[in-house]
Amino acid sequence: IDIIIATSNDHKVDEISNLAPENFKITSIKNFMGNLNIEEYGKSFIENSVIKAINSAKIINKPVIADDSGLCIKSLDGFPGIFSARYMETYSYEEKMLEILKILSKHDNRDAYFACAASYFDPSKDLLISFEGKVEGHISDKISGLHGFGYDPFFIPKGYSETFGVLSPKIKNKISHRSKAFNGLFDLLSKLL
Ligand code: ITT
Repeated sequence: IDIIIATSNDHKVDEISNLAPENFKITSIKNFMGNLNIEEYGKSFIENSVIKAINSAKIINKPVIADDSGLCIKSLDGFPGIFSARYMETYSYEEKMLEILKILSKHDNRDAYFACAASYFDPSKDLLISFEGKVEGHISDKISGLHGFGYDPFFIPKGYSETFGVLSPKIKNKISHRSKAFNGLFDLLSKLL
Protein backbone atom coordinates (compact mmCIF):
# COMPACT_ATOMS: atom_id res chain seq x y z
CA ILE A 1 0.00 0.00 0.00
CA ASP A 2 1.48 3.33 -1.07
CA ILE A 3 1.08 6.15 1.41
CA ILE A 4 2.06 9.76 0.71
CA ILE A 5 2.87 11.95 3.73
CA ALA A 6 1.86 15.56 3.14
CA THR A 7 4.57 17.37 5.07
CA SER A 8 7.61 19.50 4.43
CA ASN A 9 9.23 18.15 7.60
CA ASP A 10 11.52 15.19 6.76
CA HIS A 11 11.84 14.21 10.44
CA LYS A 12 8.14 13.40 10.46
CA VAL A 13 8.54 11.24 7.34
CA ASP A 14 11.40 9.32 9.03
CA GLU A 15 9.43 8.64 12.21
CA ILE A 16 6.24 7.71 10.33
CA SER A 17 8.20 5.32 8.06
CA ASN A 18 9.46 3.51 11.15
CA LEU A 19 5.90 3.25 12.54
CA ALA A 20 4.31 1.91 9.36
CA PRO A 21 3.48 -1.80 8.95
CA GLU A 22 5.76 -3.62 6.50
CA ASN A 23 3.27 -3.65 3.64
CA PHE A 24 2.96 0.15 3.72
CA LYS A 25 5.36 2.06 1.48
CA ILE A 26 5.80 5.60 2.79
CA THR A 27 6.85 8.47 0.52
CA SER A 28 7.03 12.21 1.03
CA ILE A 29 4.77 14.55 -0.92
CA LYS A 30 8.02 16.27 -1.96
CA ASN A 31 8.28 13.54 -4.62
CA PHE A 32 5.06 14.80 -6.20
CA MET A 33 5.23 18.58 -5.77
CA GLY A 34 7.43 21.37 -4.46
CA ASN A 35 7.42 22.41 -0.82
CA LEU A 36 4.06 22.06 0.88
CA ASN A 37 2.84 25.56 1.63
CA ILE A 38 -0.69 25.32 2.98
CA GLU A 39 -2.00 27.93 5.38
CA GLU A 40 -2.83 26.35 8.75
CA TYR A 41 -5.76 28.51 9.86
CA GLY A 42 -7.36 25.87 12.14
CA LYS A 43 -7.74 26.21 15.89
CA SER A 44 -6.67 22.68 16.86
CA PHE A 45 -4.18 20.00 15.82
CA ILE A 46 -7.01 17.95 14.33
CA GLU A 47 -8.38 20.88 12.33
CA ASN A 48 -4.94 21.76 10.96
CA SER A 49 -4.16 18.15 10.02
CA VAL A 50 -7.50 17.96 8.18
CA ILE A 51 -6.79 21.24 6.33
CA LYS A 52 -3.33 19.99 5.28
CA ALA A 53 -4.63 16.55 4.24
CA ILE A 54 -7.61 17.78 2.19
CA ASN A 55 -5.80 20.65 0.47
CA SER A 56 -2.68 18.71 -0.46
CA ALA A 57 -4.63 15.60 -1.59
CA LYS A 58 -6.64 17.83 -3.92
CA ILE A 59 -3.45 19.31 -5.39
CA ILE A 60 -1.87 15.96 -6.26
CA ASN A 61 -5.18 14.13 -6.72
CA LYS A 62 -4.09 11.17 -4.59
CA PRO A 63 -4.80 10.02 -1.01
CA VAL A 64 -2.42 11.52 1.57
CA ILE A 65 -1.78 11.60 5.31
CA ALA A 66 -0.99 14.89 7.07
CA ASP A 67 0.49 15.28 10.57
CA ASP A 68 -0.12 18.33 12.71
CA SER A 69 1.68 18.30 16.01
CA GLY A 70 3.22 20.39 18.72
CA LEU A 71 4.27 20.87 22.31
CA CYS A 72 1.83 22.18 24.94
CA ILE A 73 3.25 23.56 28.20
CA LYS A 74 0.77 23.66 31.08
CA SER A 75 1.99 26.71 32.97
CA LEU A 76 2.14 28.68 29.70
CA ASP A 77 -1.53 27.91 28.92
CA GLY A 78 -0.60 25.31 26.31
CA PHE A 79 1.96 27.48 24.49
CA PRO A 80 3.45 27.01 21.88
CA GLY A 81 0.77 24.43 20.96
CA ILE A 82 -0.47 24.75 17.39
CA PHE A 83 2.09 27.54 16.93
CA SER A 84 5.02 25.17 17.66
CA ALA A 85 6.49 25.47 14.15
CA ARG A 86 5.58 29.12 13.51
CA TYR A 87 7.01 30.25 16.87
CA MET A 88 10.38 28.94 15.68
CA GLU A 89 10.45 30.52 12.26
CA THR A 90 12.78 33.38 13.03
CA TYR A 91 14.97 31.66 15.65
CA SER A 92 16.87 28.44 16.06
CA TYR A 93 15.32 25.74 18.24
CA GLU A 94 18.17 26.12 20.68
CA GLU A 95 17.49 29.86 21.15
CA LYS A 96 13.78 29.24 21.56
CA MET A 97 14.20 26.38 24.00
CA LEU A 98 16.56 28.56 26.07
CA GLU A 99 13.95 31.31 26.05
CA ILE A 100 11.26 28.88 27.24
CA LEU A 101 13.60 27.54 29.95
CA LYS A 102 14.12 31.11 31.19
CA ILE A 103 10.38 31.75 31.38
CA LEU A 104 9.77 28.39 33.09
CA SER A 105 12.39 29.10 35.76
CA LYS A 106 9.73 31.38 37.30
CA HIS A 107 7.13 28.59 37.37
CA ASP A 108 6.90 25.53 39.64
CA ASN A 109 4.85 23.47 37.22
CA ARG A 110 6.89 22.11 34.28
CA ASP A 111 4.23 19.65 33.01
CA ALA A 112 3.90 19.46 29.24
CA TYR A 113 2.70 17.13 26.53
CA PHE A 114 3.29 16.54 22.85
CA ALA A 115 0.19 16.11 20.69
CA CYS A 116 -0.12 14.75 17.18
CA ALA A 117 -3.13 14.62 14.88
CA ALA A 118 -2.86 12.37 11.83
CA SER A 119 -5.45 12.75 9.07
CA TYR A 120 -5.94 10.62 5.96
CA PHE A 121 -7.90 12.00 3.02
CA ASP A 122 -8.76 10.17 -0.20
CA PRO A 123 -10.15 12.68 -2.73
CA SER A 124 -11.60 10.01 -5.03
CA LYS A 125 -13.82 8.62 -2.23
CA ASP A 126 -14.20 11.82 -0.22
CA LEU A 127 -13.00 9.72 2.73
CA LEU A 128 -11.52 11.47 5.78
CA ILE A 129 -10.09 9.69 8.85
CA SER A 130 -8.35 11.36 11.81
CA PHE A 131 -6.58 10.04 14.91
CA GLU A 132 -4.94 11.96 17.75
CA GLY A 133 -2.20 10.90 20.18
CA LYS A 134 -0.52 12.48 23.19
CA VAL A 135 2.54 11.81 25.33
CA GLU A 136 2.67 13.42 28.77
CA GLY A 137 5.87 14.53 30.43
CA HIS A 138 7.70 17.61 31.65
CA ILE A 139 10.24 20.18 30.50
CA SER A 140 13.76 19.42 31.67
CA ASP A 141 15.87 22.14 33.29
CA LYS A 142 18.38 21.88 30.45
CA ILE A 143 18.69 20.99 26.78
CA SER A 144 20.29 17.62 26.11
CA GLY A 145 20.74 15.03 23.39
CA LEU A 146 20.90 15.03 19.61
CA HIS A 147 18.20 12.52 18.71
CA GLY A 148 14.85 13.51 17.27
CA PHE A 149 14.00 17.07 16.22
CA GLY A 150 12.25 20.25 17.30
CA TYR A 151 11.62 20.38 21.04
CA ASP A 152 12.83 16.82 21.73
CA PRO A 153 16.04 17.91 23.54
CA PHE A 154 14.17 19.40 26.50
CA PHE A 155 11.11 17.16 26.81
CA ILE A 156 11.24 14.28 29.33
CA PRO A 157 8.40 11.77 28.83
CA LYS A 158 6.59 10.39 31.92
CA GLY A 159 8.34 7.32 33.36
CA TYR A 160 11.78 8.30 32.01
CA SER A 161 14.56 10.53 33.31
CA GLU A 162 16.10 11.59 29.99
CA THR A 163 14.84 13.81 27.17
CA PHE A 164 13.66 12.53 23.80
CA GLY A 165 16.96 13.99 22.57
CA VAL A 166 18.86 11.44 24.69
CA LEU A 167 16.45 8.49 24.52
CA SER A 168 16.80 6.29 21.43
CA PRO A 169 14.50 6.88 18.44
CA LYS A 170 13.20 3.36 19.13
CA ILE A 171 11.94 4.36 22.58
CA LYS A 172 10.45 7.60 21.23
CA ASN A 173 8.60 5.66 18.55
CA LYS A 174 7.22 3.27 21.16
CA ILE A 175 5.63 5.93 23.35
CA SER A 176 5.31 9.12 21.31
CA HIS A 177 2.25 11.22 20.41
CA ARG A 178 3.03 10.41 16.77
CA SER A 179 3.14 6.65 17.38
CA LYS A 180 -0.22 6.72 19.17
CA ALA A 181 -1.90 8.68 16.38
CA PHE A 182 -0.33 6.71 13.54
CA ASN A 183 -0.75 3.26 15.09
CA GLY A 184 -4.48 3.94 15.27
CA LEU A 185 -4.60 5.27 11.73
CA PHE A 186 -2.46 2.50 10.22
CA ASP A 187 -4.52 -0.19 12.00
CA LEU A 188 -7.72 1.14 10.50
CA LEU A 189 -6.22 1.69 7.04
CA SER A 190 -4.87 -1.90 7.05
CA LYS A 191 -8.47 -3.08 7.41
CA LEU A 192 -9.93 -0.62 4.91
CA LEU A 193 -7.41 -0.63 2.04
P1 ITT B 1 4.37 20.39 8.09
O1 ITT B 1 3.29 21.35 8.53
O2 ITT B 1 4.85 20.63 6.72
O3 ITT B 1 3.99 18.95 8.36
P2 ITT B 1 5.82 21.46 10.37
O4 ITT B 1 7.11 21.10 11.02
O5 ITT B 1 5.56 22.92 10.11
O6 ITT B 1 5.68 20.62 9.03
P3 ITT B 1 3.59 21.42 12.25
O7 ITT B 1 2.91 22.63 11.72
O8 ITT B 1 2.74 20.23 12.61
O9 ITT B 1 4.65 20.84 11.22
O10 ITT B 1 4.46 21.84 13.50
C1 ITT B 1 4.98 20.86 14.28
C2 ITT B 1 6.08 21.45 15.16
O11 ITT B 1 5.90 20.98 16.48
C3 ITT B 1 7.43 20.92 14.70
O12 ITT B 1 8.03 21.75 13.73
C4 ITT B 1 8.19 20.90 16.02
O13 ITT B 1 8.62 22.19 16.33
C5 ITT B 1 7.11 20.50 17.01
N1 ITT B 1 7.02 19.03 17.13
C6 ITT B 1 6.04 18.22 16.66
N2 ITT B 1 6.31 16.92 16.89
C7 ITT B 1 7.49 16.92 17.54
C8 ITT B 1 8.32 15.90 18.03
O14 ITT B 1 8.00 14.62 17.88
N3 ITT B 1 9.45 16.23 18.62
C9 ITT B 1 9.80 17.52 18.75
N4 ITT B 1 9.11 18.56 18.32
C10 ITT B 1 7.94 18.27 17.70
